[in-house]
Amino acid sequence: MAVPWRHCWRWSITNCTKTRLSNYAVFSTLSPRRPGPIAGGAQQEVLPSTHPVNFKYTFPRHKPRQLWPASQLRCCKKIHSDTKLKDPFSLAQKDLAHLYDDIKKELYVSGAELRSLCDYYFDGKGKAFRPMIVVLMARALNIHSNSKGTDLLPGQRSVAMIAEMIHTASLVHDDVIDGSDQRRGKSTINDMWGERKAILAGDFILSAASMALARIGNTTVVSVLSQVIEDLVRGEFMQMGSKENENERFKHYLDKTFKKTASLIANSCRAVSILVNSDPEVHEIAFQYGKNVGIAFQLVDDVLDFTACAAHLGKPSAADLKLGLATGPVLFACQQFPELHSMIMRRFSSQGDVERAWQYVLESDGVEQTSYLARHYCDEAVRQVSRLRPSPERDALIRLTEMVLTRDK
Ligand code: GRG
Repeated sequence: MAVPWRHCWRWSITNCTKTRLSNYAVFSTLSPRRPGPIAGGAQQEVLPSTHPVNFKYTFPRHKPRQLWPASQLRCCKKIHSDTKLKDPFSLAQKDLAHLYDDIKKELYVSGAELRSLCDYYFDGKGKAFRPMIVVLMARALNIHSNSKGTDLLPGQRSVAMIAEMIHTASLVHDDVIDGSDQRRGKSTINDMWGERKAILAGDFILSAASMALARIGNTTVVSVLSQVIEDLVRGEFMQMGSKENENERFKHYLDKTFKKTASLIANSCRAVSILVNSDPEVHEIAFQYGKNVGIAFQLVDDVLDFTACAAHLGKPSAADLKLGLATGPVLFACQQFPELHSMIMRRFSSQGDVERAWQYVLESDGVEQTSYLARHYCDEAVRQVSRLRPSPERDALIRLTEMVLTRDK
């Protein structure tokens, strides 16, 4: 199959304008814009969100044929133009050095077989993206909150570890649900040990995470991180259903994306804020940063399913279509190619659906639109975190948004 050059390698969109986004009419109404930063501790009201994701989504009547001039798409090796911003990985490194050893201690169990299953994914091959955000956010908040020391509090370090454990438990269960045999370039637990043992291993990791959570000794933090588990399950259920109406379908997709991916990051950021200060406004900034970065991360994941090669991803590409899932690129493509509607409704189950849907997506600007939407969320994440007092960690969180957009696996 001939694939346009821009789908062969990582690329990014530059010079995005707000006008272009509003032309496409995707508006987040969750975070009303308020002028002025609160950096330095100045008080400013932040409207609490009544719902984690609240979108007015309207498809354009006359969609522009080409939203992205070729000059704005380019093969990308650029990470960030502002070299002053700290590298998030090196800044978080000192806090994450013992992450996997600490997790393995939590998972210590005498039976050799159960231990091998539980330790299997804590081999340092994951990106540790979630704990990295948590420790950077914690340090940025400690500086913002003028706490006596800027070092991580023990509870904050535990939240980073628990976030990775909940994430991994959900991956183990997700692979069973999806019947996946590859993850991070190796066989999945269900492929190696079978589904029943994989489910039990996921349960065991989740229970160890729950015990570590209880030891933090803060009931609000327990409740915030328990919400994540509810969201993960609800998100997975939402993914199993779909909507006939296109607008409802897009809202359903974004709501599912928040629950399945962003809630863990958002609520972990909120938890480390609760541990260092008592200002709900600051908790909301932390939550909003995590929510927006988390949604952007998943949108990019959905793009990579169409644009990255399988070997690089460590799992098969077009995996979502094969699972019957219509993600951002397909939903956008359906605007240009209404033929996709019936395929979406039957979850690409008829002979040739996956191949035809794949072709439609590549011929459409669904990939570009989804990437652009991801940028929109990253912009909002930057706007939120910029309200904190300046610090190297805050700047690393800003830089991280650019890395989310340009990642290739
Ligand atoms: C709470 C145990 C439990 C289950 C809840 C199965 C399920 C119900 C939820 C699934 C949630 C899930 C697996 C979401 C996937 C999110 C996602 C984009 C994962 C990929 O994350 P990366 O790229 O992976 O950070 P690495 O491998 O780098 O960690």
